[in-house]
Amino acid sequence: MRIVVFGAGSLGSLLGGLLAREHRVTLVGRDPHVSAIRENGLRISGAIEARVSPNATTDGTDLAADLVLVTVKSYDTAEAARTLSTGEFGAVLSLQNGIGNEERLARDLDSPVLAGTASYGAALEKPSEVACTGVGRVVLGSPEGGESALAARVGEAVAGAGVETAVARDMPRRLWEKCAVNAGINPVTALAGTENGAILAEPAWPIAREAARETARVARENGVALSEETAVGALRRVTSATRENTSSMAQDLGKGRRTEIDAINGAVVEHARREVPTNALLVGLVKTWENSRGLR
Ligand code: KPL
Repeated sequence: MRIVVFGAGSLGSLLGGLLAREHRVTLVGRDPHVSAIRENGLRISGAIEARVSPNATTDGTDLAADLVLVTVKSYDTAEAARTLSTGEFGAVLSLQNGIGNEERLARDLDSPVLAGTASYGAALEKPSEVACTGVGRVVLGSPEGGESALAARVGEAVAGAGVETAVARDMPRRLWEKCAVNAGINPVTALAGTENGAILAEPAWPIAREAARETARVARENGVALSEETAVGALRRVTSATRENTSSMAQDLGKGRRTEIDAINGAVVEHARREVPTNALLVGLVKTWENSRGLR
């Protein structure tokens, strides 16, 4: 299968590298990473060891493939959709944080769009070298939920490259559950400057828990059956499993970069029918930081 990975950051490079063991992969990313991959190939280290030679390019226009994996930051989804609309793809799979990425991609693209989550841990060590910091799973399916023959075919191709994969019929619930986890962990760890595990203790836990509870309520207001117990349970489980990790938002703040607050807590505020004070406060604080750095 020909696969394009649009967004060769840490997760995109890891998944692209794993898929390249079986498929013809093109990574779309930035220099110096792209030039280094062209020169040396891509090295995967850590929990999985591999050396592969995918194609790599900084120009994502006019590409053609059976499948494109979108792994860019959520605030780059609109631009990714515009660029990808110049190419031809059999299917598009969003593996991004937050709510609304699939809808945004579908607006500009003719190809069918699938939703997915990826729980592999990845870190770009240096150009052309990515570490697998935890073997996770890719879960994918129709963004509306239900059976999807396309999702089954894509799942088979991804699994065929040795990537842990599951095809799910309840992607809307899974996306909102992941959003609840990210809404609790990401802004709290970013603003406090801590690893994920710090939020399991007072005084951070009640803040993170309330952000997850509000997210579950908003999911239900939007027709998605996600209980507060399930959301808080997932928050506790993922936080414990990733206690040593620095969340993506904490990394963004640490590096002075824009965050995905709009697609995570911002999406909770946007979809809410009633007040969501904890999410609104977290959005306000993170955006204040972004504004002060001229990142918006
Ligand atoms: O997805 C994550 C992120 O950092 O964005 C979690 C699950 C919080 C792991 O760090």
